[in-house]
Amino acid sequence: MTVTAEASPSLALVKYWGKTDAGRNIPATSSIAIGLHDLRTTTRIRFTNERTDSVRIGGESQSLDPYLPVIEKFRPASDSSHRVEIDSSNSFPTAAGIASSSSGFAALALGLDALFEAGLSQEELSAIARVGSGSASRAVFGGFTRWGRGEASAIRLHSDDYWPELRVLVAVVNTGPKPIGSRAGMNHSRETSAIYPVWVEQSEALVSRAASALEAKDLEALGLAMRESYLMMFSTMFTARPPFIYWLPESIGIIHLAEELRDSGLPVWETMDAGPQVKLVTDASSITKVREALAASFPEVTMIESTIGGLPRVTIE
Ligand code: 2P0
Repeated sequence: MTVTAEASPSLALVKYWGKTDAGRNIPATSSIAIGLHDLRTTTRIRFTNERTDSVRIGGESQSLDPYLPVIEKFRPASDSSHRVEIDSSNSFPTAAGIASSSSGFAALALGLDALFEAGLSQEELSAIARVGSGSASRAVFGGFTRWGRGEASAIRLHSDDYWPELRVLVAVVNTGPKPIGSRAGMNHSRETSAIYPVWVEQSEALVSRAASALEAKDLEALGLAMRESYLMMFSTMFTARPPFIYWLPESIGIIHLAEELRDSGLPVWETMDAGPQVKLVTDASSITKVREALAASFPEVTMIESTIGGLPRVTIE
């Protein structure tokens, strides 16, 4: 039997950055996110007679360490003979701040659930995926999700087709290695940034504002909350000791471009994650103009366009 599980990355509009319990991967800030429908992780899993599990991403062998805590949730403790072979690929750049770990661990949890015939609920799968990557707790649902401060699993806020006019344009600035991974980065912010407590405190209000904006499908209100969230999250990195900076010159150029486009009347709001890429959130009637403006100012930047959705899918052969 081979199980194929697909999931889409979870893009946070209001960010998770920091943990109350690093061991269990419990978030210190609530987050709200959307599934990037047109970006996919596809993970094939089957049992193997080899003596160890194996994980490949894009054909390259990976260290098992990050994956074992998730695999062990499914493998019966009494029967260590069930080794699994995991072969995953992404339709977009891996480990470049496009949340490949969210779709990767979501697909892994969903696929293992099918392979081991565990029959777990989405809530349970969200909690297991969380152990691999916090943002994966959201990606198991697709659509519009919320992961609350202190919560073991995420919840669905709205269905995947709730706001069909919404679009995301990922501006891929650079896919090279990051200065620091997000897990280490958020721990460093928590341990050393003087403004980290302010970030944690204020992010709850940002989640409320973003949830209300989603309810009203008010892109401007959503955009304003998004901007405050990512800029405050990055402020905890800039004020860490030592500071760390994911942004590149093009990232800042695109932030300014979004501002100019808004001044000219286009509804386009940017956000960024643990990398230099800029994600532009806009609507169907503006996306072509946003693409054209980006291509004119930054011809070397690759664009990935997506609608919102990204429900996971599992097939068994
Ligand atoms: C998010 N990010 O809310 C935030 C915003 C990046 C910036 O979740 O430590 O792989 O494995 O839970 O989920 C990326 O970090 O971190 C992330 P861990 P994760 O999407």
